[in-house]
Amino acid sequence: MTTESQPGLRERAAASLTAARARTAALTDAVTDADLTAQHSPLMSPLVWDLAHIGNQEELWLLRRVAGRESMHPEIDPLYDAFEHPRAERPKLPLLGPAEARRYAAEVRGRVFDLLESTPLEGSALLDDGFAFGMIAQHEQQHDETMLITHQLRRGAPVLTAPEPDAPYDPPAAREVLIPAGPFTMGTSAEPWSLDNERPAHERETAAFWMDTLPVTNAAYRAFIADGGYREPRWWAAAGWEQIRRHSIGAPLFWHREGGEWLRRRFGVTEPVPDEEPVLHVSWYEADAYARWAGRRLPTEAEWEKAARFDPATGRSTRYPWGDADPTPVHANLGQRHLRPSRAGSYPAGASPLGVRQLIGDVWEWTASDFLPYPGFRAFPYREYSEVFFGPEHKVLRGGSFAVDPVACRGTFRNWDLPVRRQIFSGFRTARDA
Ligand code: AVJ
Ligand code: FE
Repeated sequence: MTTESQPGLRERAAASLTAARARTAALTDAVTDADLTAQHSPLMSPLVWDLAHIGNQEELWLLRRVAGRESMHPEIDPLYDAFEHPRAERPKLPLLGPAEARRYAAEVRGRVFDLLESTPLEGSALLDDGFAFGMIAQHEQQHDETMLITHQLRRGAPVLTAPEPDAPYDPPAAREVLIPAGPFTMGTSAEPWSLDNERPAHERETAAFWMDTLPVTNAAYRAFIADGGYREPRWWAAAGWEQIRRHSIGAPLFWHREGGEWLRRRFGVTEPVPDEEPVLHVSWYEADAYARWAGRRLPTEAEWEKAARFDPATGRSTRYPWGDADPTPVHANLGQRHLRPSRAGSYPAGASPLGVRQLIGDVWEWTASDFLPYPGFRAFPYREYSEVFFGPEHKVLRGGSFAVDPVACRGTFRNWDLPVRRQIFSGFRTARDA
């Protein structure tokens, strides 16, 4: 598509960048400079690293690669290359301080807005449809989710607030939904800001299967704990069993037991674990063990996407479960509007054509699948976004969490992580063969 045929593309790119920066500012202005430079967990970067890395990636892709400019500060570029320094080592680097990092990111953004005014949004793969601008808005939002994870790991008094979920609530009658056998279109070749691993669209076949209508709740997960699920090796993959033994894991991350009651810490507040909320902060191994205990299994990635996008009336795959329209607050819990998932049974308007609910937003959903390229995959614009992570060591998560912005969330969007990870906003639902 040409720029002329897409009125508002420039405005959409600008608005997406601005929304991302407002969220970055809120997450980084909420804490002291000491909290910005501290490492709250060896799993995470100091927040001030994310802040300057956001600016540095924006400079790299928009000012250097698109506009052909020289590096603004060549000496700092290696500090913010995620592949040069693992997260655990980042606090020891001579990083920009909070004020310098803010100034740098703001200076890059000013130049990017000048560029966005003048550059044609066509003529190269990076420019077509404003892709590079959309990619950078998604990159910043992904780091905003990462920074929200750091906030969750941070000890101390709460600094973030958000209204409680107020979504329409209408629990479905059926526990599970039958997804028919047959082919469907997986992935996309049309979505203009889709990332390389979502492409291209291709046909996939699945057998018939039953999919949970809703994500697994805390109440259901507690039944697994109460039944001795964490003490029963037969439910666990070998490496998962080893992890829970070695680290004495007996519940989701951030849960603890007090006087016979399960409590959890959430952004600095300790509260009873809410029964009806989707379970959060579980590893792939925990999800997999629960599913086996329940006599079920995790859905494959293809099954998840078919349940989310396949419309049997048309044979088409839609952009989102509810259709092709962009998400609104009646469809899904996205964008950090709330600091928690909504109750399972919320968002009836977000149901897929087959009737599966809450696939988008609330919690990332672990799937059974390894993170692998689709047939015809081409790394774009850099191998280090997806390609270097393909293989059996990473498992795919789908659907996005309450902490994912709509710009970085679609029925085709793929996330991935190591199966031991549980600080992420991860939950799951289960499936079974029909
Ligand atoms: C897609 C969330 C796994 O955070 O490691 C950010 C996104 N890539 N900067 C990550 C990403 C480069 C990525 N995940
Ligand atoms: Fe990054």
